[in-house]
Amino acid sequence: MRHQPVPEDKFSFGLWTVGWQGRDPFGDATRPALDPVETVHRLAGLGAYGVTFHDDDLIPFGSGGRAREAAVARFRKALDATGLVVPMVTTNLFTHPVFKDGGFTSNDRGIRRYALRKTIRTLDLAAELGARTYVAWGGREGAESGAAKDVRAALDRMKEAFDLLGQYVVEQGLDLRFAIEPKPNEPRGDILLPTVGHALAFIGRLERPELYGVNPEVGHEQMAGLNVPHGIAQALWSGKLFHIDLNGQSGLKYDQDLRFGAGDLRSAFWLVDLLETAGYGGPRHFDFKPPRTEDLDGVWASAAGCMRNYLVLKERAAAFRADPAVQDALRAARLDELARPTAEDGLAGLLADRTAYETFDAGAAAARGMAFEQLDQLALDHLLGAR
Ligand code: XLS
Ligand code: MN
Ligand code: MN
Repeated sequence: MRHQPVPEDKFSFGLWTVGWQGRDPFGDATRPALDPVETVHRLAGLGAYGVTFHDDDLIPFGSGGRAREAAVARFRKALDATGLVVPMVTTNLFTHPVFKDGGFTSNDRGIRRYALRKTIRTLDLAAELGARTYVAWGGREGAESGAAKDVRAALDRMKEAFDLLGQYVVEQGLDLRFAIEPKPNEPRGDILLPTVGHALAFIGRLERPELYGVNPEVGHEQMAGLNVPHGIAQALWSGKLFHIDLNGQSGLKYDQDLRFGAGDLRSAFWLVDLLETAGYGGPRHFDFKPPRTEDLDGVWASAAGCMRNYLVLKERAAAFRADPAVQDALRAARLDELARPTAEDGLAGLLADRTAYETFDAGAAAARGMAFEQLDQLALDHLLGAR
């Protein structure tokens, strides 16, 4: 099978990912800044189809009209030259000190209004560049201490912000949908909307829920100790997987942003299996950070590795699904029964069915094994290339 990425694979990267200079809380930058134009050319050369960015990744914070136009114009020229598209755009509401207590939920009302205006400018830019998805990661929407944040009031403000942004998109006729990105912590001690489940529940309270979905990130769910494929499956089941941030993470620690396939490989296998079998049609977006040990050659090797690992896992997952022994094992594990409604005879049928309760042999049913271990070993064999 093919391990070389092509645009049809829909792989995309953020400017801030390969462009990360390696600055962390304990150390300075280890790499030079990357020109967004060079990034576009390099990503296209590697076989990616899309590039994404925060407003400030492309247009330095505070740039006025002329500088802004010039930055967009030369970026657009690189897009036209390479055929790379911009599927998603987002706003940086976390780097500048003004956002130290958040953007949409800062206790300071003036800062909240500023954050909304900065975001609205980015919505215009997103539409101008043809993006269909706007990601909203509320990195600084949170707290380190109890009384500092009235969470119910902050959620009111968060709802107000998203409703206003939705109104703007509808009134301006922009072809954009919002994808909320959950994260449990970092840089705040605790962040609002910490998991996919919290975000899905929040979306149900918005004025135009159809405009909003989620952008789960692999590592963020794992930082909360959660099963990533399960969370993504629930987002898909809800019709809300608008976008996805793929990367790697090793357990409950800081946000590692390893390349996709590093960290929890079994979880990555099941995630690719899910995305490919559920018919997810959106971008496969890598939000990773090439470790600060790497020079620029290492950066591009790391980016290429994300795509290669996705394609290899896609091949392994397809081989797993196609294996007749796996199909037998799936039946033995009664997956076909799970897909069948529990009471197609309705409540009346269930109540009238004596075999469902009165004569049901719970002991015999309990004695029967589920045959999950044979099934999982087949999966592991395929993942390891042993079948
Ligand atoms: C940080 C987030 C961020 C978003 C975009 O942890 O992953 O990079 O994806 O703002
Ligand atoms: Mn992350
Ligand atoms: Mn992300």
